[in-house]
Amino acid sequence: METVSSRGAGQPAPRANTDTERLPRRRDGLAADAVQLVERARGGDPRAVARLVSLVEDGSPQLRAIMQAVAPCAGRARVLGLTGAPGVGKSTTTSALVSVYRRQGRRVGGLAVDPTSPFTGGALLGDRVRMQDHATDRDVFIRSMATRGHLGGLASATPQALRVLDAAGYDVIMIETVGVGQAEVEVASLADSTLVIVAPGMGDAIQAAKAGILEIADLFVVNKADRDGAQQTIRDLRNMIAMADRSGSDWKPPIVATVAVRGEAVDELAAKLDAHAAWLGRSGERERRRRYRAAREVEAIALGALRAKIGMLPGDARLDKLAGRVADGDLDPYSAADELVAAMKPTADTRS
Ligand SMILES: Nc1nc2c(ncn2[C@@H]2O[C@H](COP(=O)(O)OP(=O)(O)O)[C@@H](O)[C@H]2O)c(=O)[nH]1
Ligand SMILES: [Mg+2]
Repeated sequence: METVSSRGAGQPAPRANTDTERLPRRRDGLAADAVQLVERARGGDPRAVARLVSLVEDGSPQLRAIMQAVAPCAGRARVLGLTGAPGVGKSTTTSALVSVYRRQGRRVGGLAVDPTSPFTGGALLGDRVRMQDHATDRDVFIRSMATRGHLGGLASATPQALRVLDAAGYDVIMIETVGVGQAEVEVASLADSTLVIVAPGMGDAIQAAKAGILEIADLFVVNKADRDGAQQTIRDLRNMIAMADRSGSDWKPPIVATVAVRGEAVDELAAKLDAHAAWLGRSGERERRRRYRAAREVEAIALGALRAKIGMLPGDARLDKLAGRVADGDLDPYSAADELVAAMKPTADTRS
């Protein structure tokens, strides 16, 4: 990933990290732990990878040290985003693609990001079943993401988890998101290649258009092609692609009809993804997308830090008090905002 090198030409190199120089003793210990964990993860230890992803989810105080240790090793993985309505077959497609990539000798990481299903819900159990083929494969790491306590929420936890898997040496990383809202669309847009998956007879194509995921699709999958109505769905999709404004790009998203449960046309899907990867390289789009991803990541961390500074975190009553006065007509909103900004703490913990 481009975080290390993403500053534009002509801009000054970043100052030496004074934070590391003045690390208090406890932080020193945390930093050493983090470096050790990252080393173990890079050595192929799946438990170390799992631990790192948990620390990301928790918004651990070690996050800063982890990200520092991870940064120089990341930037090699190919990131695939799979999005679509619940039940269209995202997990099944992920599992089928994992099989294809494993046959090619690639190590694969997968993150399922589903804000609509609770962490311990049935969806995850179902996913376990769908991922069973890979359960004992040390070179496959699959994880459902939750964001307990992460200040930046999914918006910054996901790219950070991705960065961890990237540094740990997974060649392909797949992110599965439910395409239901803006947040998920944003997560999907973190990928190098985004697959929008629909299934016949679910009105998914229409939903996809509504949620704005049509614009971010690099490739469409009509899964459950064994079901009635698959041809109609393909036609609907073709019409929608024809109408969409793609003037900014010379990549025309292909449609692949799959039966993911039987692995049908999944090799073809992988081939189309290879073609997209080649196009990304040729067009310079990969570089642009990775910079975009790094920018969103930095932005999410900075916004989390700002929120902490102006008292917008749980347990901080400053915003609440001011809001009460604004609601009562006691203070105008601009003056209230000025007060918040003026009272910003000089230092804040930017841990997530
Ligand atoms: N008939 C049929 N069922 C499928 C196909 N792919 C997945 N399914 C089933 O659809 C259900 C939902 O699949 P899942 O991968 O969990 O969907 P997700 O919610 O999008 O991740 C499961 O019962 C799968 O077995 C397919 O190609 N054909
Ligand atoms: Mg799923």
